[in-house]
Amino acid sequence: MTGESSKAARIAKALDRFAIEIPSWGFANTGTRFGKFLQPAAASTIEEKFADAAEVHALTGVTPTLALHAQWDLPNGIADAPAIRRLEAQYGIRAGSINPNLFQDQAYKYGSICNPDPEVREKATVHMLDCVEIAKRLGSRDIAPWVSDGSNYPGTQSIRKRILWMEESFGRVHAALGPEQRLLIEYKPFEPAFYHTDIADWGMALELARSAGRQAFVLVDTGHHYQAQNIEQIVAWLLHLKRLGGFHFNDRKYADDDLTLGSIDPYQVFRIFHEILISSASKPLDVAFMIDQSHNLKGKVEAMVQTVATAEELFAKAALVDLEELEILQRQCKLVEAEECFRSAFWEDVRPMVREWRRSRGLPADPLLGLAESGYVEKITAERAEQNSKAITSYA
Ligand code: RM4
Ligand code: MN
Ligand code: MN
Repeated sequence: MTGESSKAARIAKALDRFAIEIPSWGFANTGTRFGKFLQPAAASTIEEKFADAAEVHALTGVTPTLALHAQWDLPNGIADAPAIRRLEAQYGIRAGSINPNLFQDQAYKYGSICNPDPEVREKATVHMLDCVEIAKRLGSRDIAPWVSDGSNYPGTQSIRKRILWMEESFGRVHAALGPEQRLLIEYKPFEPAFYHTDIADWGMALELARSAGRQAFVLVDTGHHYQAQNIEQIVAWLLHLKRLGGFHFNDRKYADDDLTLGSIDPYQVFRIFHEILISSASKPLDVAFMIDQSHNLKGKVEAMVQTVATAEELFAKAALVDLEELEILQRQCKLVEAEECFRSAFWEDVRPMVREWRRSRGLPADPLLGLAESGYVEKITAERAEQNSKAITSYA
């Protein structure tokens, strides 16, 4: 094989096992904490979210599952599971991770599973147990809570007691898991709490996962790190400890900005994919790749297609790293050569090869062009504009 055709073959092999989950909330009207700018094409029902997800999957071929947020997508809890099953069949999209909502209810003003009030802790735990049951009914593997708890002022809460309460709650949720299910614990350094956040970093999430049990793992949201943190090192550690559950991909300039994956720092995503690929060269990828983005300014379906296409391209680049060569250069401490070996894969313009892979799999070579040609956005704009114009946008 020539160099180019062996590269194309490596890319095809990598992309054939690539999948990324899209979030239902990525299609809905969202905003900043100062307000929402409504989009006429935004999805406001779970059916519209499924329809948008099906369109993204038809164009990209790698997004077979839709992450669901329990409170937004199943407002009646378990009772809504049959309706979701019908939408799965209708749109050819499976329910993905089930995300409990531990931050919106008025009861959670002073915390959910860390609330000093045992009744509130119970309510939050029962909600997560319901999510386990929802996931069982939908055949979903992952329950992915993000705990927004914390405090704003020193001395106002017992950090230690709150650790115990989390251990207790996650222990109960873990005990309810089916044999194939997983509990993914997400961390975030700040917001909405600003003095202390109960699960502020990967160490806290890891210890909580360990204490919950063998089916608990850490979820790495790329936007949930301080600027200087080395995310791929965290990934390497979690892989080493066999506690990496999955990712919420997005990009950020300052904090939890939820910008399009790779829009600010594509090299970061490449470096993460590289760590995954070294550890799973021949094994199936059991780490869940998920997107956690809110496109407040870009068109939602367009931004999701752009995100997925970018993820494919960065994964393809990471698959081009010559791992054997890199290993030799690392051992010899040939720093410049090792760095060039690594970076040359990143600099490679893989887009023609990714396009070829898409064509060979019966997909549009350029999914964004495919979307433009499909007329889908115009169609949903016409159908949804009136409903969207009635939504509430105010911050205060
Ligand atoms: C958080 C976190 C969670 C998401 C919420 C809405 O920052 O990323 O994954 O569910 O936002
Ligand atoms: Mn997240
Ligand atoms: Mn976030």
